[in-house]
This record gives sequence, structure tokens and C-alpha cells, in this order.
Amino acid sequence: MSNYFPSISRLAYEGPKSRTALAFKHYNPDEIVEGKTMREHLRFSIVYWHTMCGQGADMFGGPTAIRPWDEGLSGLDLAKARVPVFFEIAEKLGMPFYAFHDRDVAPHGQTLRQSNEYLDTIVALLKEQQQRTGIRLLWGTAQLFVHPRYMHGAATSPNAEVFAFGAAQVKKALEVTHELGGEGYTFWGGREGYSTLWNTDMKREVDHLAKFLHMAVDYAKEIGFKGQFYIEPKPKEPTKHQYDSDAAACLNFLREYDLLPHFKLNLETNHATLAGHSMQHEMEVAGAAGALGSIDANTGDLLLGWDTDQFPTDIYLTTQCMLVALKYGGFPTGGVNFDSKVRRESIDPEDLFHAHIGGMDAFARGLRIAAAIRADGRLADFVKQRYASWDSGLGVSIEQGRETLASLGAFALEKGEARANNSGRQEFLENLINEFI
Ligand code: XLS
Ligand code: NI
Ligand code: NI
Repeated sequence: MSNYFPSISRLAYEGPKSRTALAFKHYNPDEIVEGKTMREHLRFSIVYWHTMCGQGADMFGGPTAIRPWDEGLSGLDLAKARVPVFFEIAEKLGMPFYAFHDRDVAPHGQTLRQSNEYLDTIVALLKEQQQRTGIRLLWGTAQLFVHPRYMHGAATSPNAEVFAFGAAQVKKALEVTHELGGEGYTFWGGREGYSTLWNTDMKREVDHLAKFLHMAVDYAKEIGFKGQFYIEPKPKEPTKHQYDSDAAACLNFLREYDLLPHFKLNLETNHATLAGHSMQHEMEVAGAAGALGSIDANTGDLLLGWDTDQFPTDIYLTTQCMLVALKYGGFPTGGVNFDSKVRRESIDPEDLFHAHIGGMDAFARGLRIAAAIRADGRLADFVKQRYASWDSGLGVSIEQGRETLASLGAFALEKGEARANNSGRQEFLENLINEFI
């Protein structure tokens, strides 16, 4: 076990009155909420890419945070050195899960064969650490967007051999995810979209994407991988338009290509806002379709509008997320995965702890508040009451398909005018929510 943080031990829950920075004020893993522990509801997960590979570079400047465990190392040596540190951080935070891309745990080799060998070396170390700590793999994925060969996309590349290389990478990533007992596998369409329609055969590209995903489903069956597949919507960045642009677009695509039985959605807050939606909206769309799988917990900066992947600290946001999650049965295979990174100016390794503690506490509060709102019942009663006209008489008759345009035409002529509308009471409901926050 590494010991890069000798002054930090396994974080404790100290309660809301605590003034200890490196402790949980709200996340109390064993506390029971709606019949399950907080740990079971939230299924927190830490990501390898931002936590270990993020060094603060952006398009205007280089790295600001070279970690002490990275210093002087490169290639496979660097990759090896990072594994125990990652697990030290995850363990001290009490993270039950983690997630990674093939190429953030291990480097690109000169050839695909060498890349696969590097990956195998690191996977052996990940496995050891999983066994030592009991931390499990929430999902694995293949990074199909950094290498220059994926400049036009992977599954949607106009170059069939690039498609083949993407497929080869997914094959290997599925094997290692399976080997590590991963509970899921995610597809985020990094560059699966276009920069200009002048050079793009959209129909053909989307057909290819579906073919690619079907191949993954088939291969999973072949190797006995039973984890849940996810598709992660995002409308743009780095492309101008990404095909998996939002929850509704993904559901439509999955349905059109007979993939819906095999996939659920992994929704990310910052992607929702890039798509012009709230996270609550995206979760509601997925939940209603029975496809709410997992969430990438983060938040954007509304003044910047980029995918800034900040740690979520807004209690309204986490309350909304957990209200929808509880409504649709939570995250049985997925979890609350912190696809979040510390700011470029937050250069101390310790900031990684403050960041995750903030996110975990914010979600714990969201969970507790959501459960309290549900137990109180006034919000749900209001919504139920708002639709009361559908629970008897004419409403039931329409819902059950017993009415036609002709019968409703006759009804309306007879009636003269519809029953008066009731107030939507938005402000009353906003105040009600604030009673709990
Ligand atoms: C990028 C995505 C990515 C996925 C995994 O914006 O969020 O990190 O979660 O490939
Ligand atoms: Ni993500
Ligand atoms: Ni993102």
C-alpha cells in the first residue's frame, strides 16, 4: 500500500457540526434512508482519468500540478506508480467503486499489441488493489478520442480501418472489464459526431455506430460478461455535434437499432447543461423509459458554458438528482460516479480529498432531503392531485382508449366549455422544496 497521504487516514463521518475539513459532515455510509444504507443508495465511484491523469493543462496553458508520485516517471513506469496511489485515495475516501478508460490506466504503445501488453500489466495491479481494498469496478471503457487516428471518430469514422481499430480496443477493454469483475461498460461517443455536414454521410455513420455497439453486445455474450452497458449522452465538445446528444436522442437511437434491451443511460450533469437541459430533465427522460442507469456526477460553470467537470456542491442539484433516482428505483448497477476534476489552480494533492468530500457530502444531503420530501408527501400529492381529472370518468376513458375524436367532439359540443383550470402553484412548490433544503 502506498502512503502519499500520511496525515490523512480513512475519513470519518463526524456530523454536520464538525469543523474538521477532512471528514464527512453528511455522508454517513451506514445510515439507513428509505430502507437502505446511504452507501447502497449512492454507490459512489471515483474516476481514474481526472484523479490520476489530470494535471491542470488546458488549451491555453500546460500542467500546473505535477503530482509527487508522477515526478521523473513516464510511460509504463508512471502508469505503475499511479495505481497504488489511486487506491490509497479511493480507500481513504471510502469509495466503494471506481471507473477507468483503457488508456488512462496504461499508456499507448507503439503498436496495438504493445498497448494491450501495457494494459495487461496494469490490469494485474488493479486486480491486486481491488482484492486488497474490496473496491469494485463500476464500469470500464475504451478511450477512442485521444489518439490521432480517431480524428474523424472511431465507430463513425469514414475510414473503415479506424473502425476496426476502435473495435479492437473495445474488445480488449471488454475483456479487462470482465476480468476485473466490472459491473458495467460505458460508451461515450468522444468524437462520434461531425464538425461539418459538408463532408459527412450522417445516415451511414449512425448505422456504423449501431453496428459497433451490436458487436460489443455480441462479444460480451461470447465472453460471458454480464455487466450493464451504458451510453453516455453529450451534445458537443470536442465535436460540433455528437450523435448521442441527449437522453432523448440516445433513446431514439437505441430503439431504432434494437439496442434498447442492452443499454441504459449514463447521464452527466455537465453534458445535460451543454444540451440545454437540466440534469433533472435528463434523468426524468431516462427514468420514464426504464433506462436510468448511472450518473456522472459533476457540474458546469453556467458562466463559462464548457464541459468544466467541476465537483457538484449545489444542494438543489443533488436533491433533484436523488428525487428522480429514488422515484425510479435508484442505481442498481450504476452509481454516483465523480467524473469531476479539481480546478487548474487547486494544485495540492490534498485538494483531491476536499473535492470528493464536497461531492459526497452534497449527494448525501441530496439523498436525505429527497427522502424527507418523499416522506412528507405534499409534493407528490400535489402532482397526483393536478392530474385527478385523469383518474375518473372521461380521463380514464381516454387513457383506456375508449374515446375517439368523434366521441370527444360530441362531448365538447355538449359540454360548452371545459372545467376551469387549477393553478400550477410553481412558487408555492418552490417554497415547499426550500422548507427541506
Ligand atoms: C467526457 C466524458 C467522459 C466519459 C467517459 O466528457 O464525460 O469522461 O465519462 O469516456
Ligand atoms: Ni462522463
Ligand atoms: Ni464530461
